[in-house]
Amino acid sequence: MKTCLAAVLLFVMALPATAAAQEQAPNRRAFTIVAADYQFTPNRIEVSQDDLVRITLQSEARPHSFALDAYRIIKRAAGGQSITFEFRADQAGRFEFYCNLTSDPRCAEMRGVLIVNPR
Ligand SMILES: [Cu+2]
Repeated sequence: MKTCLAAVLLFVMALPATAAAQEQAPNRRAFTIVAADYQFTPNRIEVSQDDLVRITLQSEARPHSFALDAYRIIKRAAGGQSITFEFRADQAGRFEFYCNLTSDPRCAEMRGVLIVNPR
């Protein structure tokens, strides 16, 4: 009986530590964004603040890029290629991403939004 009580106490005492450890572990989120016909699909991605975000940009026939000024990210994928990169979404808010290539004027139409919900 005494052993049993000790075990229960140990369990109860261990609970808060476990919860804290889970809050600190980064959430990993992965998205594949297809850049085709001068559009990003999906063109809206939503994460929580401090998530570790992995994006694979997949360009179809032509080269495109993923530019996200607030996070100082510019990644380019050649036509028919993909590129994968990661960042921590440490700033909450609504941020526009776009294709910054100027060789093709229609790239200026390519827009999307990253929503980072505050913790
Ligand atoms: Cu483009």
